Amino acid sequence: MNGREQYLFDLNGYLVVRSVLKDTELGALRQEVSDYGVDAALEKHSYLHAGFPREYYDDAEWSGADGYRYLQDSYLLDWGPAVRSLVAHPKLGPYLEALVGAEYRLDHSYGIFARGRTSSHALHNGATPFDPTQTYIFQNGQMYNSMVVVQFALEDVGEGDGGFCCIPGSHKSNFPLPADFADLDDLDEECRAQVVHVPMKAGDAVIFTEAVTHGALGWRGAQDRSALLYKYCHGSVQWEKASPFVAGDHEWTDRQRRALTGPYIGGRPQVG
Ligand SMILES: O=C(O)CCC(=O)C(=O)O
Repeated sequence: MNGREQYLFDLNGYLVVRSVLKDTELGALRQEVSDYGVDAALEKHSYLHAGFPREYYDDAEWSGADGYRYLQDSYLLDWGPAVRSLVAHPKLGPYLEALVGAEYRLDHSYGIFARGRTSSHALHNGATPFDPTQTYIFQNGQMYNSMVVVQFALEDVGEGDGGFCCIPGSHKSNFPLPADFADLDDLDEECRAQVVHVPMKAGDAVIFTEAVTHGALGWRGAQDRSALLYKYCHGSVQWEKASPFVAGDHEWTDRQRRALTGPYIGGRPQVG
C-alpha cells in the first residue's frame, strides 16, 4: 500500500484498487455465480444477497430488508474454486496487512446481485456512536480497523448505475449520522452532495472500513450488478456466529488456511 493509497484511505475510509482480477479470473467467477443459480434467481427477484446461513431467513427484520432477498442458504465459499481463490488474494494481502494487521482473518463473505431497478440499502455505521467492532483508529503512525471489506466488481459499475456509496471521512466523524440521511432515495441537495457513489470497472475492488457510513444507491445499470464481498477482521476478532462461512472441505493454500483460522491471537502466525 503506497503513500498515496494510505493517504486516501485514511482521508476517505475507502480506496479503489484497479484491475485486481484478470479476465480469466473474471470469467471463472461469472461462470460460478451463474452456475449457482444467480441468473435464474434474478429473473424472479431483482435484488439478492447470497451466502448467508439459514438462520438469517427466519428473522423478520432481515428477510427482505431494504428490498433484497436472500438466495438459498449456501455459503459463497462453497460455490467453487474461483470464489475461493479470492480469499486472501495475493494482490490484496499488503492492503489487509496495512489496514487490519498481519494476522488478519476472513470473517465472512457473500454476494450482492441486482438486475433492473432496485431499492437502495440505507446508510449505516460511522465513527459515532462508538462501536468497538466497527471502528477506525490511527495510532503509532498506523491505521487500525476492526473490520474492512473487499468488494470485487464482476461487472462494470458506471456513473449513475447505483450500488456501493459512502460518506467519505465519516469513519472519523464526531457526531452521529443525522436523521436527514435516513432515506437515500429522498435526500435534500446538501445531504446528497455528501454521499459518494463509487464507479468501478469489472475486476476492480473497493476496500472500505466498516466504520465509514455506507450503503447502496438503488441499482439503475443496464447491466447486472454482481459484487462479491470478503470481510476481514483482526485475528483476535470474530463478527459472525458462523464465521468463516464455509461448510465444505476444500483445498486451500497455506496462506488461505491461516486467513480462515478462527479467532485467537496468542502465537497466531501472520498470513504472509
Ligand atoms: O455495497 C452494498 O450494497 C452495501 C454493502 C454494505 O452495506 C456492507 O457491506 O455492510
